[in-house]
Amino acid sequence: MDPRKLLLALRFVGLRTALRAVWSAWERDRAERSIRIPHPVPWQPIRPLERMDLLPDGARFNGPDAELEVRFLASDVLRLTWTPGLLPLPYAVVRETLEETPIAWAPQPDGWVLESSAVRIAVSAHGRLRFQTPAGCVWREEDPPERGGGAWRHRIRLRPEERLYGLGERAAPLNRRGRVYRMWNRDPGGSYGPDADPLYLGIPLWLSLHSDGAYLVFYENPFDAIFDLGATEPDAAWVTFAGGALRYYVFYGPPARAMNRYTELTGRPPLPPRWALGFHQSRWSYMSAEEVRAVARGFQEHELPLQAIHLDIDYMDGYRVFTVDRRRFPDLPELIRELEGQGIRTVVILDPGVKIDPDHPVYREGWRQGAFCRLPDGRIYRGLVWPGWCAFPDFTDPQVRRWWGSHYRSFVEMDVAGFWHDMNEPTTFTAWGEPTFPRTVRHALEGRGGDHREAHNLYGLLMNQAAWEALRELRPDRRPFLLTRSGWAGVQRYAWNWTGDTESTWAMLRRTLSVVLGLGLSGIPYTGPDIGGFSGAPSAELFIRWFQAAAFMPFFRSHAAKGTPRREPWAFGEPALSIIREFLRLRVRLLPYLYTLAWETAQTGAPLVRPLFWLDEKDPSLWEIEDAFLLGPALLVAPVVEEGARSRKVFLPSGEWYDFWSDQRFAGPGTVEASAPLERIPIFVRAGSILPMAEGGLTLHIYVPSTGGGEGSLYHDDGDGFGPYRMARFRMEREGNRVGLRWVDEGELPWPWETLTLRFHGFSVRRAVVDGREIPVQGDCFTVRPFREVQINGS
Ligand code: MIG
Repeated sequence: MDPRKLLLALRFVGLRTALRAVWSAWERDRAERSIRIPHPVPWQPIRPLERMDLLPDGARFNGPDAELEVRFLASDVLRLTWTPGLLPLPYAVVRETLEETPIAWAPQPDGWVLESSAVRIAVSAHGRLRFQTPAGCVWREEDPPERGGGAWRHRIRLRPEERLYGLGERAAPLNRRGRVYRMWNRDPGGSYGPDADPLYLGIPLWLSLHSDGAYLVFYENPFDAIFDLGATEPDAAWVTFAGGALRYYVFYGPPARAMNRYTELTGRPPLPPRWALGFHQSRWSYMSAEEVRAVARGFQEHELPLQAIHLDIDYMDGYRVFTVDRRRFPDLPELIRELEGQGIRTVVILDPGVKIDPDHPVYREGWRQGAFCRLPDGRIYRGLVWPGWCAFPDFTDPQVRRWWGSHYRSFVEMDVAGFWHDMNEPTTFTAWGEPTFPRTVRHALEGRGGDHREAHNLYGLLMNQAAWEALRELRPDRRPFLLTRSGWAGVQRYAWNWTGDTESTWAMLRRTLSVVLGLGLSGIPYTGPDIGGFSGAPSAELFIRWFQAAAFMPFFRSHAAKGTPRREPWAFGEPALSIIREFLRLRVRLLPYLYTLAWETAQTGAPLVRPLFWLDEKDPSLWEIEDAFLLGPALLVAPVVEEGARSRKVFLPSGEWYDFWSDQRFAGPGTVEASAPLERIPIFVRAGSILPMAEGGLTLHIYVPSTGGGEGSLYHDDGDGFGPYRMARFRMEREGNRVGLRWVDEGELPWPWETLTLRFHGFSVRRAVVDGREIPVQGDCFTVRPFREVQINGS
């Protein structure tokens, strides 16, 4: 182990735990010795496929070594399964098929062709697959797969210009091409910087863009895998799975459409409670109720909006999960009530490890119920975490999920608003080797049985499923809020994510943008970093810049490691405090917009934070931009990620853009040098946007294009629960010096605002006619009652 890491680990865990970590690594190695971890076997090409049997929505192809099943789940979605190999349990997917799809087939000189209205796939007898448009344009091409022991691998040809994105949480550049990635969820230990791999939450999926189109591929296989995306061979990707069938889904179409389909298959991220989109304050740890009160008071005294406080592991009694330390938190329910009175929600951390302690009721119960993971010889597996030796619930067992979920009750009764799931990669402290369970650990896997090689990457996903299902039952009228460090495909159905233990460096702030963008393109729209980084002591400037960037990310939380200097917004004095206050207020103003985006992602899976190519995936000049991002359809955010910088270059895609701060108008495409004094980062608004903001009442900011139209919408409901909603869609059209604005509503909730303010940007208003009646106007802004149509004259 690298001595620096060891020192850091010692600082966090202490000498006793460090010594035990040696013991724990030794136990793991011993446990693993009892199975044959297959020695690398030479790869064997499969012998040719000999026959085809047609299915209603696809076909089966058989050869002496392998079977390939191809099914059209929709005209633009294919599922391919190469066996032999264990089929995946349907943990990631929520649908078996998407829509009925008529297909045609035809024999070919060297194989077969199957075709829907959108996709043609040519299957050669050798097992080469060519994905095409019906017109014959190839957009993905695979060489025949190979078998090695129980493993599968295959090779996908890459175009010279092709870019690849996704793979879940990766500290890599936005375009993942040119590197090797491992799919094996892992706590990098201590903290991580750019390029660390793997991290806590891998998703075996990529989005490809090239000059003949775009597609997304998702490998439904939880085994340890290697994705070599053009590192070994520049013009090929090699994908290798250590076990299981080689099953994957291919979604044809531009990013928005592919994500829509992917989240139709694996589940959409549900609408969160609105408070979760506000600011969260955290630290490892607030050590007592008094300290929490002081933090809340600080926010009040400094006039800083705050929606949630997080309690890290020290609120527990000796780190025993589902307990509370009564010395530090003598009356947690009372504290929670007090905070709630100030509009602050409480979120508590939970780790999956259960302290092996006969006096700990959760351990006793779990033991009695057989809830814990076992070694092949039947003994309960023990691993080291904060409480010392722990047993681990087997979340792959539905009964265990229910049992675990039942323990959320006492916290729900105290009105704990959300739960923060840490260490669920799963992570254990080991002095060397993989910081997780031995691969021999047994898992129920829904009764089918299996070991940790299959269950490892699923562990976090299923912990969240357990909690989600429990919360839906315990608190049926509230939306669950879960925050998780680990997960797998489908985890977006249950939880938000944060990007874990990052270094407090400029390099990592910069890289954080790619991490967040990459997660969004992997189906995980709700994520964000620890502001300032986790492990270090950011300078005031780094903290400010990090704060400004995070203010535009879905999960907006300040958090820091034990032993680091304080980071509450006032810790850095002025001008930091005032700047932070401005961005906290801006976030509050943006909430109607963010909440509308949240509603949109619940319908379509579109991430809130998007790469610039979301605007036009056919424009290669947008493919590599990773120092700026879009927040929804309206905003382009260009964080400052360099120390000392007081301006930066921003590439504006084609179209017209408004500087958010000055209203100056720019025409893209092109690069501008945008000013970025410490109190600002460049933000641009796309002309044609209608941005709803909370400014006292509701204001619609209307960014008028010099010609043509635009639109915007506003989603509104109670902020929690499952009651009625209201969706307002606005459409504007400009013709010369006239702007028309139309409003169409949907939903049952009565419109909640008596009036609203219309503020025009890039257009000065002279005359306004609201539903046929002229009203007096002054300047660029006027207030109206709800309307159907407004006609404005001006210039
Ligand atoms: O081994 O709970 O990523 O956010 O503060 C460290 C203590 C355990 C890791 C989490 C971090 C949290 C910390 N946890």
